[in-house]
Amino acid sequence: MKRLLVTGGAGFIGSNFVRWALRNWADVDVVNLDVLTYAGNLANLSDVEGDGRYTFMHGDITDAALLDRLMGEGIDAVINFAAESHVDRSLMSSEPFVRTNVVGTQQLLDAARRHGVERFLQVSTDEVYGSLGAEGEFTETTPLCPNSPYSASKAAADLLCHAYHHSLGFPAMISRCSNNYGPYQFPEKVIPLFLTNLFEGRKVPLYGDGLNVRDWIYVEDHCAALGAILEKGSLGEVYNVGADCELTNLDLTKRIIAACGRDEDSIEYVKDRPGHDRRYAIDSSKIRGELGWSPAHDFDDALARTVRWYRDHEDWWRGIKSGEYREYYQKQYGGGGGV
Ligand code: NAD
Ligand code: TDX
Repeated sequence: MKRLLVTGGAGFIGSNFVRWALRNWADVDVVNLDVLTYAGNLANLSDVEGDGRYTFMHGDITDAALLDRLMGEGIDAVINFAAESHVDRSLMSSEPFVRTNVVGTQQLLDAARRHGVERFLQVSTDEVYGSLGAEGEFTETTPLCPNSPYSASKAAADLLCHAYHHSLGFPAMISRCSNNYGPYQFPEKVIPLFLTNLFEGRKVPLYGDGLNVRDWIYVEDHCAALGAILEKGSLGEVYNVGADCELTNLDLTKRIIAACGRDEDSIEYVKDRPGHDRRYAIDSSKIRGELGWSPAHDFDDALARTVRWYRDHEDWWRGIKSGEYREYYQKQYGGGGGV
């Protein structure tokens, strides 16, 4: 692999991955294609701008002509992060989710096929499996049962990747990771939203009874797993990625509050998310056994590191927390929380 196309590299996980790839693969050139939606921010990559192996291209993954030009210059592998990624937004309007997550993936697959790309990694999510009860974990053979327009659009893209491999021999692979946290995460997602609210002296809006469970992984560990799949993964395979760190949202919130030195009066219970998946838990034994990957970060240490990053990067998140998002959250959930 000489030239890697990263789509959505200006977002949270994509920007962490671009940095990871440049640090770990000395002989790889990285092209970052990103249309810069509200979630894309070139400031996320200001530290690698001067690296001669890195190029940014402003553009949309649904633009077939642009993809032809770009891939015509020679791309060996593609990793697709570009997506609309927030469940709550997908409940307001699913159109951008279908456009980018489904049509965008189809355009990328077709362009990659036309230009003989050798490896294609679709960055998917555990949310395609739906919701678990109190017991059990998602494996790669758990049937897909997405419950939000976001997860439905990600599942549709996964099925396209599967079909292109099965029927057309296209070299696609799929990763399905659990909830990420770490630097550069947009403060609409629960951890940076709660941290920045607490820094501002505001309350944190906990949905429903606060007992929904998420399985947390530090973004660097996810990036290392994606690197392992790109390098060593078998074509046509799905790999679950997770760090065995299940927490209820209430437990998570208490840890965030403690890390910020505040007390539990900061919690404001608000209306539940419609269709809110109750529990996610990932069985990642396949990637651990077959590719030798395992997570390197402990949750409490990595959370403390994340808290420090947000404390030290106030300029980064203050600009983002604009009146528009605040209005949207107030309308949707009421109370004093939200972005
Ligand atoms: P994000 O919202 O932070 O970033 C998405 C990026 O994609 C942004 O830079 C945005 O500008 C870009 N983008 C959106 N539409 C585009 C288009 N049409 N063309 C080009 N670029 C476009 O998302 P994230 O949290 O970093 O997630 C990245 C990927 O990882 C997504 O595919 C998501 O489904 C998946 N994922 C996320 C998590 C998580 O916890 N955040 C977990 C598992 C999987
Ligand atoms: O204000 C909030 N209050 C609250 O209680 C927000 C924003 C969330 N929550 C709850 C809902 C979830 O149970 O916290 C949990 C996490 O919510 P999000 O951060 O919105 O993440 P989630 O819906 O679990 O999806 C995330 O993980 C999987 C990413 O956004 C997806 O892109 C990824 O696929």
